[in-house]
Amino acid sequence: MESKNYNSEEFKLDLGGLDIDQTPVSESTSRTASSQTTEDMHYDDNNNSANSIQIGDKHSPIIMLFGPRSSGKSMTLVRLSRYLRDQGYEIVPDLNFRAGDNYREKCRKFMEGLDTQDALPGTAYTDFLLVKIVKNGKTICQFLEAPGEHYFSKKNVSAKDFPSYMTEIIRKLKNRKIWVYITEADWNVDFSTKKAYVTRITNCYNQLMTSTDRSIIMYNKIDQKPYLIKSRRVSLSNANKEMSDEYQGLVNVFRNNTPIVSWVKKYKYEFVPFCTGYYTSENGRLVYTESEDMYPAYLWKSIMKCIKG
Ligand SMILES: Nc1nc2c(ncn2[C@@H]2O[C@H](COP(=O)(O)OP(=O)(O)O)[C@@H](O)[C@H]2O)c(=O)[nH]1
Ligand SMILES: [Mg+2]
Repeated sequence: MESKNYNSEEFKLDLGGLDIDQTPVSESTSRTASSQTTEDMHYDDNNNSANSIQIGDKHSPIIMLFGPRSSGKSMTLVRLSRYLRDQGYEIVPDLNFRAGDNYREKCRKFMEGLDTQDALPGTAYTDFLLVKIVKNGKTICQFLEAPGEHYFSKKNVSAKDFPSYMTEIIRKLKNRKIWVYITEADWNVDFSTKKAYVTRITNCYNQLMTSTDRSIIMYNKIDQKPYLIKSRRVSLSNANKEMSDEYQGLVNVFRNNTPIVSWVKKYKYEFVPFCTGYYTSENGRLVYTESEDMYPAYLWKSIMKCIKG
């Protein structure tokens, strides 16, 4: 969905403030760099056999927040969960997804975290869990929360390189998958790492996605590009362009090759600019301020579009 290909309807989405502003892109005023790289990833693989997962719900879509380490996957789920709870949804970690007390403790911690106003501690999750979004007793979808190294390691970008539990989810389960590919505004890594990430997404898209699966490209940490935000509104078209410039070759992966349809919708992804919150340091302490509701509102709207479409 290139900027110029948005049709007027897409422009008129009720974004609660996140709407289109056609102001041209100007110079960046502030660029905060994230200090973590994807090179230093370690994950304890002990507890990670395919046999150890169990997905009871074989119907509701599984949302995969697909992104490198520290791209904001966990905080996206936290921010969205807090928002959805306010909207009357229930957030329910699936206690049967994995066996063992460790897992139950993780689920408990996840829920405990939702009750605070804080960001997660840096080391919050080095493990994976499944979280259901429930409304009126019905599961709308299930979020897979997993560490970045399970999604991306520069060393192996083939579509085969997933831990076994993910391979099972991706290849065996019939549930629709919604792949939320996370990109970062100003991802502070070298060109080759970014290129490797694009290759990884390309391989996954081409080899693993089925015709019922859907894609979202989320552009997180948009607060790091303040020029994309004006009067507290995000320019979707400018942000989309900015993302495609930063992640060279990425949008072409999603090019719609179906004749006629490609006329209307040139690319097969929903684009979602996002911000989980504002992270400032005060007296050596990290202070987190939750992002505006327009961000989780628009993410949820896009997810629902993928679920229904
Ligand atoms: N500026 C900014 N930083 C963010 C945002 N979301 C996450 N971060 C930073 O990225 C770190 C990692 O986030 P986390 O959700 O744990 O990433 P994960 O490893 O992908 O699960 C956070 O501790 C924040 O410092 C955002 O929207 N804006
Ligand atoms: Mg995480």
